[in-house]
Amino acid sequence: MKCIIFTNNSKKCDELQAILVDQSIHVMRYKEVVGHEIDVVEDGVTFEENALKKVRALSHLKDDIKLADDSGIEVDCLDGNPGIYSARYGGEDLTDQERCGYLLNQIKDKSNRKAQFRCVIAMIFPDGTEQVTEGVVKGTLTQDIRGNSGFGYDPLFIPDGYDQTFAELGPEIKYQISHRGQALAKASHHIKTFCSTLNH
Ligand code: ITT
Repeated sequence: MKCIIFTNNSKKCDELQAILVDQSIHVMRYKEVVGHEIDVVEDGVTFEENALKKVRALSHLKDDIKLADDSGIEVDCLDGNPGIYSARYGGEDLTDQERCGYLLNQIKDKSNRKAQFRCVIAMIFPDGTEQVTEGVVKGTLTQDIRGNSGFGYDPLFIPDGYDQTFAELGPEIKYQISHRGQALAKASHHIKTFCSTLNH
């Protein structure tokens, strides 16, 4: 069984592939399958709506499992923002480092540094069934940018129970505890269930 991942974010794609590698499933990037980039306007008002929009852009690929995620960071002292707007927060063309700097500036006077990453995964199975799963990881935002691994807001985020950011902790620990890791663990349960129905 093939699982085709919809994302235009190459770092996110690497993460999804790495986390799914344990499954006996052949994971492919959608661009390798359709041969070109697909632009999806993420104008939903929830992570779920956006994840479903993305995965439905692949619904014409009938024989395979299709998977997309929508994710972001929710900052308590910003009333849960940037949330679904995380990828564009501070401006479309900022680098990850500039975006982290922008967020730090927005909360520079705030004592409550609590935040959470949220990830919603949407899947479409070859029989047309849709499934949605979610993962959340809670943590605290640093005062400065720390670490080089990962992407996005990883250098600012210290998950609860640790004293380093995701960008310092590195991929193995991040995959085990992250929002994306949790949502994918639930997603892989649905994948296994679907595959077992094929064997009967
Ligand atoms: P696709 O829509 O093509 O998948 P994207 O980067 O636009 O790629 P999202 O719309 O889901 O993805 O936006 C997620 C943004 O939230 C992402 O660009 C980061 O800024 C942030 N984010 C999500 N997960 C993250 C993670 O694991 N670590 C750090 N930042 C993350």
